[in-house]
Order: sequence, then structure tokens, then C-alpha cells
Amino acid sequence: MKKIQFQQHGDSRGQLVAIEEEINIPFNVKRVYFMYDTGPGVHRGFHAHKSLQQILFCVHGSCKILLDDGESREIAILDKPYEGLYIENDIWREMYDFTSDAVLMVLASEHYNEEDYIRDYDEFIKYKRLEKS
Ligand code: T46
Repeated sequence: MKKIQFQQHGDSRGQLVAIEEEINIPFNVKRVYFMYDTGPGVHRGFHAHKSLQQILFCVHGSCKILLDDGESREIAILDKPYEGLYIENDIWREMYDFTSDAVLMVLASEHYNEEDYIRDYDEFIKYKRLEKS
């Protein structure tokens, strides 16, 4: 898993984190979205993207992200506002265990495009196999 630790510019007033294209993240940002008020027991995601790259930040509270590359699975815990989880294309993801105060902010390399989604797990596995062959 690729976590990026962003510099915290802290002083007596508190903390500040800066995200700058081509300086501390690996793509240009075309879209930012965030989710909050996620109910108890909710699982989101259940898809992969054909070309989208993203960086996920839990800027408040915490949540877990399951990442699956078609061969192995790992779980990222996001609980620090200065830590970003970089998810490249072709990775299945599921988000869960949101605390009630969690705000999950996502920087995305492309505009929203439903055609970029693979929402069926079997289709995802087939897509990965096709790419390899
Ligand atoms: C991802 C994970 C981490 C839009 O209209 N514009 C947008 O930019 C997005 C992201 C969503 N939507 C609409 C589409 C659906 O009607 O918002 C609704 C919820 O989207 P979705 O069910 O895809 O949300 P998640 O939490 O399952 O997945 C989202 C992103 O879609 C996805 O790219 O990687 O967060």
C-alpha cells in the first residue's frame, strides 16, 4: 500500500497541511469530493477504476480501506489528517468502519465518469487477467 506522509506545518496555533500538484502528489487534480455522516456499519466502494488515480485522506475521524489488486488484499487504516492513501488504477476498494465524525476527502486525477468504474468483482478479476495476457 502506498501511503504518503504530508508535512505538517505546526506552530502554537495548530497544524496545516499543503497539497500541491507536481510537488507532493503524483498527478494533477481534476476533482475533489468528500463523504461524511456515514452511518454505523456502512460499507462503501465495492469497485475498481480502469484509469482513475486517487489519494484518500481521512481529514477527521477514521475509517478503513480494503485494497485488492486481484491477487492479494490489504487493509489501510486512515486516522491521521496528514496521511494520504494513494490508490492507483485497477485496484478494488471497499471503505468501512467509519467513525461517526469521519470525513473522507478524495483527490482524483479525472472528472467523474461512470464508464471508468468496474462495479462487479468477477468482472474486475477478468479485467486484470486480460491486462496480463
Ligand atoms: C471511489 C471511492 C473512494 C458524483 O456525482 N460525482 C462524484 O465525483 C462521485 C465520486 C460520486 N458521484 C455520485 C454518484 C453516486 O450517485 O455520488 C453518488 C455516490 O457515489 P458512489 O456510490 O460511487 O460512492 P462510493 O463511496 O462507493 O465511491 C466513491 C467514488 O465513487 C469512487 O471513485 O474510489 O469513493
